[in-house]
Amino acid sequence: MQAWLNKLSCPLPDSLRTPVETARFELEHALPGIPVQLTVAPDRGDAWELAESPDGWVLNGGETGLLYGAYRMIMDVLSGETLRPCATAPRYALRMINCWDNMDGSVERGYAGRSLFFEGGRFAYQPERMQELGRLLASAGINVLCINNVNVHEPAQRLTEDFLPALSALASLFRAFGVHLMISVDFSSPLRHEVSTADPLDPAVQRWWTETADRVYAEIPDLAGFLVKADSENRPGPFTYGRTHAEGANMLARALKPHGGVLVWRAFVYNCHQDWWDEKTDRPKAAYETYMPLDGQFEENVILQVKHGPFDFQVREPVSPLLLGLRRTRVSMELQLAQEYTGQQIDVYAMPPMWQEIFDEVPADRLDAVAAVSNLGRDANYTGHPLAALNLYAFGLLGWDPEQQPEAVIRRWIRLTYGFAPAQEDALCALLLGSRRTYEKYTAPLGLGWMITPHTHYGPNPDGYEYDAWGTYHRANRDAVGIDRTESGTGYLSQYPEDFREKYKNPETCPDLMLLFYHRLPYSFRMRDGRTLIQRIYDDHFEGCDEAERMAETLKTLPFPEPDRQVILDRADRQVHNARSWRDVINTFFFRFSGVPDVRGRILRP
Ligand code: GCW
Repeated sequence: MQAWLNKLSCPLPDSLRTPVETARFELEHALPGIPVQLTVAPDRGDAWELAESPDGWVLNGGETGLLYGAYRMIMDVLSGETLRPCATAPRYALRMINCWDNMDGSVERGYAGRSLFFEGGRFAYQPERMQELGRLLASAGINVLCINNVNVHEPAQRLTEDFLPALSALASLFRAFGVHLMISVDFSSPLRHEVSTADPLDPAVQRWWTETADRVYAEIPDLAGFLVKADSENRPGPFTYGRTHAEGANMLARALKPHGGVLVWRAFVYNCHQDWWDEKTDRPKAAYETYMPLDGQFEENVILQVKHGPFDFQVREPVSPLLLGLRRTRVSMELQLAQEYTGQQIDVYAMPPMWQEIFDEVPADRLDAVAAVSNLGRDANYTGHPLAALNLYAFGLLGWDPEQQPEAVIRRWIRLTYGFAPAQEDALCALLLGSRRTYEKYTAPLGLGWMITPHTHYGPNPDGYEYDAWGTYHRANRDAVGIDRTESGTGYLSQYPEDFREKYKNPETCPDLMLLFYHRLPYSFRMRDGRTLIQRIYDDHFEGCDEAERMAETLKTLPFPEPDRQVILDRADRQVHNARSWRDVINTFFFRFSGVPDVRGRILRP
C-alpha cells in the first residue's frame, strides 16, 4: 500500500542509483504507451520543462528536475488530466521532512507506528519500504529527509562508529529519488568524546566538529546537513557557555561549509520553567526576542527554522512575528504533519486550508525552505490514518508552489488515491476542506489553544497546563478569559508590522477566531454577530460535535477499499467520542466558571 501512488504497483529494482535512472524506469513502466525523451540540463537542478515533439514528449530538466517532471506526468495521467506543455521550478530550494524518530524505534509524537528507520538502538529498515518512501517523497517534490529526532538521544547523540556506514547505506537508497538525508545532532556531543566543554568558541570544540563533519561527509558526500535543537526544552546549547545562538550555529556551519552542507538551527526557544504567577513573561514573545537581535549575524549556510506560529502547532495561531521580521537571515518555516495537537491521526484533519492562511501571511521571498515534522511510521499505510497521507502529499506540493489552492490539491490527491466517482469525490473533498474548522470548533475556543491533556496532548483538560511551567495559560476566572497581548497587555502584538497590529489590536474588530489569543474578555462581550462570547463558545462546541458526527456518517457512505475502510471507520468512531468529550468538558468548564446558561437551553453540567 503506497498512499497516493498505489496505482503504481510496479516494484522498484535495487539497481536504481540516480534520479535520472528512476525517472526513466518510472515513465517506462507507468506510461508505456507514451514516448518521452529525457534531456538532462545539469544546471537546472529541480526545474523542468515539458514540450511536445513530433514523436511524443520531450522532458528537459536538471537531474532531479527530470524525476519531478516524470512523476508529475505520471500523476497527471493517473488522475485523468491531459498532458500539457509546461515549465516549473520550486519556490523553496529545500523541502524537508523532519522525523522525530529515536534509535530505540520509538517516535516522539508519532501516530503511525514505530520508526521506519530504527529499532533496538540501531538502523533497522526494509529496503523496499525505503524505496517506496523515496518514491512517495519524490513524487511530492520533497528533497530532504532528516531521519532522527531533534531531541537527540543515545546512541545517535554519540555519532558512533557504526552509525555512519549504516547512514551511508540508507542514503544510497534515497539518492535514486533525489532525497538527501539530514541528521539531527546534539550540541553537547563533544562532551561524549573526551572534549571537556561544548563551548562554541573553544578551539578544541571547533576542531571536534570539523573532524566530525569531515568523517560524516567522507561517508555521505551529499548529506543535506545537520539539524539542531539547542537551549530548547532542556536541550544543551550555547547559553550554557554564555554564547549567543549565532555563535553556536556559526561554529557548526563552518564545519559543514567545505562540504556544501547546511546547518538548520531551530528557533523554538522559550522559558519552559515559567512560574504561572508571572504575568510579564509571555511565551509567544520568546522566539522574536531571542533571534531578531541576531538578524544578519548568521553564516550564509545557516538556516533558521521557525515554527509557523509563536506557540507550538496549535489549531489556530497567528503567523510567527519572527517570520515577518527577519530580513538578513535564511529562514525555513516549520509545519507539523504529525497531528500532535490536531487529533493524532485519529481525528480527520486536512491541513492545506490552514497552510494557505499561513502562506498568505508570509511574503514569498522571505523563506528559503519549508520543513514539516513527519507523520510517518511503520504502519502499512505509513500515516496511521489513510486520510493523513493527504497532508504529506500536500506539504510537498505547497513547498513547490504555495499558491496552489487547497481544493485543487485535495481533489488531485483523492483522484490518485481512490479514484472515486464525482459525487463521492465532492463529498470527501468537502469533508476534508471543512475538517480543520470542525476540529477547531470542538476543541479550545477562539485562538485560546492548549486545553489538552498534558503530555499525551489528546483529549480535553482545560486546566491541564494552567498551573504548570510551560507558559500556556488561558487565565479563565468567573468573569473573563484570555490574555491581553496588545500594547496594554504583554506587548506581544508590537512585534508585528503596523498593518498587522491594526487588524488585531481592537477586540471590536479583531477577527473572531483570534479573539482570545490577543484579548482578555468578559463572557458578556458582544461578538459582531450579536452573540455573547460565552454563547459563541457553547455554540461552537455543539456545532463542532454535530459536524464530527456527520463526518462519520459521510465516511460510512464512501467506497474506501479495504483495509483503508476499516481503519477510517474505526477512527471516525473514536473521533466522535473525542468530539463529544471535548464539547462536554469545555462547555461545562465555562458554564461552571461563568454560571451563564445556554440561551438555547441545551444541557450543560452544573
Ligand atoms: O511540541 C513540542 C513537542 C515535543 C517536541 C517539541 C519540539 C521534539 O511536544 O515533543 O520535541 O515540541 O518541537 O522540539
